[in-house]
Amino acid sequence: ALNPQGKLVVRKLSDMREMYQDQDAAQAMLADNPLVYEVYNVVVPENEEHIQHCTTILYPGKVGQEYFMTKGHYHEIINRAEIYFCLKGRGLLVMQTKEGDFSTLEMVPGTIAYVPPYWAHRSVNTGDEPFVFFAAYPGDAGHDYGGIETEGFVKVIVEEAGRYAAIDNPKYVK
Ligand code: M6P
Ligand code: ZN
Repeated sequence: ALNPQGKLVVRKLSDMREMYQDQDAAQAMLADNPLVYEVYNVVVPENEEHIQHCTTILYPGKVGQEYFMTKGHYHEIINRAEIYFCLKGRGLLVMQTKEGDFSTLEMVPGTIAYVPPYWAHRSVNTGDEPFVFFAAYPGDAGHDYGGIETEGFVKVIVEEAGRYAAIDNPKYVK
């Protein structure tokens, strides 16, 4: 239970199906159209005086071998940073810059993760229960899904031999 609960954003597979590598697997799953994640946004004015904050519940699952994930974004004002705090489950924070720098951070309950200015960020559920984390970022940051929606991140996070692995994304162009 979240208090305050905030304004709910729901993302189902149909909202992001083209972001997964295995399009045949995605197509087959669309019949059920699973819920991938929910974001509970506490509503504050979108200006630099305020701090946006929200809680994300990312459900366990895979499309082919690729774990359920958030869309991922740069900030519209790209030099705005963000802080994550993991509440439940297990996941990976995936980050990159437009120069092609790439980084991942394992998150478990209690992990505080810092997303520096200029770094795009995506979360991946690498566990088998909901991965839940709180996030806070400057009020004017905004979300830029732009190139990430078509090309994705430098690497994709897949299950290999029972654990996660980051493998090169063939669609990524620097
Ligand atoms: C985190 C924050 C939010 C973001 C959410 C889902 O809670 O970074 O700003 O909206 O994750 O990620 P996305 O918007 O990339 O789908
Ligand atoms: Zn962000």
